[in-house]
Amino acid sequence: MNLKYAHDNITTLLDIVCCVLIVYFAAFMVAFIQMAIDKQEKKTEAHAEIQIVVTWPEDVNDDVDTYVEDPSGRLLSFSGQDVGLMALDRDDRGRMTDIFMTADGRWVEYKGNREIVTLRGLEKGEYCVNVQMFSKRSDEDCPVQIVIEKMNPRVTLIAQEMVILKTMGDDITVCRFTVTIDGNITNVNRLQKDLARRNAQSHFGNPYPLPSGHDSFGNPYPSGHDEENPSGEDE
Ligand SMILES: [Ca+2]
Ligand SMILES: [Ca+2]
Repeated sequence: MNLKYAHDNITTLLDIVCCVLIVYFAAFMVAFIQMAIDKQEKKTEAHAEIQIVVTWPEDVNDDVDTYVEDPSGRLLSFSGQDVGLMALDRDDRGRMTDIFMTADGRWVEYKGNREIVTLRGLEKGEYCVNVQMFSKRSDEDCPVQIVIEKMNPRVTLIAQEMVILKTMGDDITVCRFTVTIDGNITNVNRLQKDLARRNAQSHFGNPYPLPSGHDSFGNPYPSGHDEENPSGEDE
């Protein structure tokens, strides 16, 4: 009888010990996961306030380019990948930059068509995001997805768009948004603005002559604007 009583006590004690261990283990895992999340959030906070991800199908050999203009008029592109507080991770040129030779002489292809822009700080005013078909090699239309997210204090979606680029030179404004003095995002719209032409003019001369009635940014002049006398003053 005493032996059975002792056995029951030991079993109960083991059950309690197991429960305590399970509780401690669960608490440890929760703390570990939270630490990992905090670490990731701090890492995100340190590297990007806004992230812009542009992707197109990995089997399409087209070169799509991303352009971002900041409120001060600085223009980020493949020809200026680190501008102000903006950075482009790489100029993805379709398959051209996906195939490389390893040290042992083997050719390897890493399929993927993606460009990522990060804004590591925010400037008050309007940002403009364009995508352009820089080099068209495939016969099919190219669907391009653009996701723009504000990363802090938590990840929030600013815009998610899908546009179709059909021919070389197609240049589409996929999003404009305004950063307020408090760091909030307002006035999200798709009013078109020609950024690729401006970039080409500033870096390569004037390969794409501006149509009459447009300023150097590619924006149409308001009605009544006199290009010969833009100030409107009497001469
Ligand atoms: Ca590109
Ligand atoms: Ca690629």
